[in-house]
Amino acid sequence: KEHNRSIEKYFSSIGENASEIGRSKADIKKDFLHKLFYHLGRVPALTTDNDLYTALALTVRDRALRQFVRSTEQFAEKDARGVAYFSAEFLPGPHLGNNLLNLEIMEETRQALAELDLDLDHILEQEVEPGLGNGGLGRLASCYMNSMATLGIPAIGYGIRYEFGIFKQEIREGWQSEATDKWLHYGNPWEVMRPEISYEVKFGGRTEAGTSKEGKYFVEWHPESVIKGTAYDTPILGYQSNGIIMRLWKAEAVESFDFSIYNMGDYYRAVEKKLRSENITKVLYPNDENLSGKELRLKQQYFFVSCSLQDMIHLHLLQGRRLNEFHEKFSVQLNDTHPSIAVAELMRLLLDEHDMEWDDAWHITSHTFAYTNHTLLPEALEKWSISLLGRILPRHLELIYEINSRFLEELREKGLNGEQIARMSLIDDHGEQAVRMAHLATVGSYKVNGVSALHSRLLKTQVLNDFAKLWPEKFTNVTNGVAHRRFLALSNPRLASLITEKIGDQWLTDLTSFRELEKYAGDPAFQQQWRKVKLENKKELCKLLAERAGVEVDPAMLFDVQVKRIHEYKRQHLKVLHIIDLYLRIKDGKGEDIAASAFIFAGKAAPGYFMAKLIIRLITAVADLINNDEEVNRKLKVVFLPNFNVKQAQRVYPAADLSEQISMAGKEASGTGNMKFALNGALTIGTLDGANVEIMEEVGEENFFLFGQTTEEVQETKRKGYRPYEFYEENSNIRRVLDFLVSGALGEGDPELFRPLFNNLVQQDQYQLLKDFRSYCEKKEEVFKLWANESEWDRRSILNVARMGKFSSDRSIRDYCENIWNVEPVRLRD
Ligand code: T68
Repeated sequence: KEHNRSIEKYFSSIGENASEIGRSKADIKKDFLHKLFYHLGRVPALTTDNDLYTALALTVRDRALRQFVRSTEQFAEKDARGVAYFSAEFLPGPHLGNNLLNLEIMEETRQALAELDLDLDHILEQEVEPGLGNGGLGRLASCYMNSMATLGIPAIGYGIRYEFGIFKQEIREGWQSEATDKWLHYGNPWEVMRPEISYEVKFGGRTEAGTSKEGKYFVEWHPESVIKGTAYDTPILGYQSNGIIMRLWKAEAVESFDFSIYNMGDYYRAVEKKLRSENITKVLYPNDENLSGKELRLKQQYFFVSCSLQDMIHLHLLQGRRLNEFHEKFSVQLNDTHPSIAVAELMRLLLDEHDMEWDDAWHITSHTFAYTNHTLLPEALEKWSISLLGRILPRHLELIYEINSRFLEELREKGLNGEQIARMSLIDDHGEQAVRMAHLATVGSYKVNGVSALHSRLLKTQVLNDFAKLWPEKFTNVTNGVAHRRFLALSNPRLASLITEKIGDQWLTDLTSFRELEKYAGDPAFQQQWRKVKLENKKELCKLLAERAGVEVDPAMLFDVQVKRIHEYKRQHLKVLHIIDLYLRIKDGKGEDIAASAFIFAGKAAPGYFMAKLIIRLITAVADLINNDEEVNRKLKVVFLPNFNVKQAQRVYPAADLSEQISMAGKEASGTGNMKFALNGALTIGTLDGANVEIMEEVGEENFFLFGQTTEEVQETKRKGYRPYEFYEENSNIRRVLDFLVSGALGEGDPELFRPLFNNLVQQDQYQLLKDFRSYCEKKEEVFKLWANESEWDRRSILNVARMGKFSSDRSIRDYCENIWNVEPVRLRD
């Protein structure tokens, strides 16, 4: 106790008098050198760039941890209700720059380093980002962490510490090839390992029911194996304020060695067992749709969910609270169905480990979870076969059966018919029996939300219609948002300063204040400054394009950009077909009206997704053809920028003139790249899909290039029997472009190379590219026309930025707090 008190005294004085971890240039410089010499033990002559980066990261980490410790104390003091964000993926991006921004020590640090003849930007470049996610869903989780910290929400993010994140994409002879992402190779200065925070997780085996002496029914689970999860904490800062923790679990063997075994053979077997345990958190599945049937994926999901719930219960009891108030203290947000086995796991913990009765346990469970759906694609809705679940998680399968039978009974009592009941059952009986995880998540949660207005409406009227009719008040919408501090203040410093000069810097914590920019939209002097910023950003991107893709681009060109995972529904090939159309027009000598354009693409394809990989091959083939054709390459350039990740994204968005958001209506749940582009002054060409609808609503239809069918029209086209071949036959432009694909002019002169794409488009065209093609091309003509009118383009660009206030993730988090979590901010006093 005495000892603790003196520690407490020390803690409360840390940083107060700016001596230990102060913010001045001198403090930072002193600390940085201290880390370099004493932490890394470096002789000055042998110091590497990575040493400099690590020393600076550790300097900043101390300051970040202080914010976290302070916030945690205050959350505890207030006994505040909190949020646990469960996500199998996080994509935080590089930490260093963001933390400097959030701590407001960017300039001091820059100067401190300059005094040592070091360049901050060069050091920032060294960071290898944690690629612990596939795309939008993982990045959203990280945007939300930043906003929860900024707003002072008592929160923790729980996930998996994958040893290998999303693969590194390389382009070899035009094709994607995948290399292992060794992000931990040089160590990770941001995390704190917590060996004392670890939990055991069981797998396999069988269950045994019994009755206790008191006559109570119980079930014991005799697992086949047990694995230990250890916590690794990374502080995530908010702007000017709190720090929260992202707690990622790493799998280990329960005992690394069995020392009772002296025999050599068994000794190796014991080590092998350890290796097998560590497999669970080895690698992220690089599929941004569901990969059902993969045993290891199910184990990953259960592993992190079980560790996290055990951790929460432990914390809850440690604070002297009772378990039956668990749901009053915590809300758990399920980021898609990936953590949805949590519903069964919390039931198991309450029933089997804490002796609770079913009704009490169910009350707590179904008032704890809230579920966010991120997709309507039927093939992406997670299902786990009964046989796999029964083998890996036998107790959970029993619990799911029990939850289901009680649920179906409730439906029968309500008078639902057999067909409705079969549709809503947690168990899918078509083909191999499987558990529908979206149904489990919906039944086990007190709120269900989609990620844009359109998506939430479709969720209610289509995918989860039966559930929405049963529990209308359970369904809600929270439109996604983005961390505007990372995606504007940090990554586009030129635009950020221009805006701050004009309207002050309150936008950093209130993006709606961008409205004040509207009145300058028509001001020629401001437009000129605006244009200059964009041009400088484009020059920077040109360097990257030359370096990484070997293509020289003229920064005066219209930068027309599509960056996102490669997917047929996202229709990167629609943009490619249009580029081919332009190419053929120029070849015919009819290209006068075409604006000089650089068509930039980036994005990863799932390694097993043949069509997506073929689309990448198509882009690189078209790039080769066009960039090397003297007749065309002053007018058009095509670039595929390899290995799109957060770091690259931060260089791409600030340089874009035109943002391509061209998915088939009804397929993109929200999109968040669309928001990042518009926030950085790009105009959008897009369909009425996902959050595009709301972006257009905000910026005004006249400032948005809308094309294509609506969701209803798409469905009508399908209902009437869509025959893409008719477009091929009747539209000579389409025919010319498609024939070109299989003419041998592309790729290695092999006309068969793109045959699968050709066939797919003329025979199925599941995403109705051909149907939307004409409307897309016509809109592009408008784009070209507007591009010729510089000041009008700039005016619309300024208006787009001015009206992006809604799309800050701060707003999304406020929505979650009000409509779902019922959590209030705790402001950090500092
Ligand atoms: C995306 N989903 C949506 N999924 O496609 C996008 N899935 O519209 C939305 O803006 C974003 O989520 C945020 O809400 C994904 O990114 C995945 O990455 C994924 C990963 C594994 C399994 C399934």
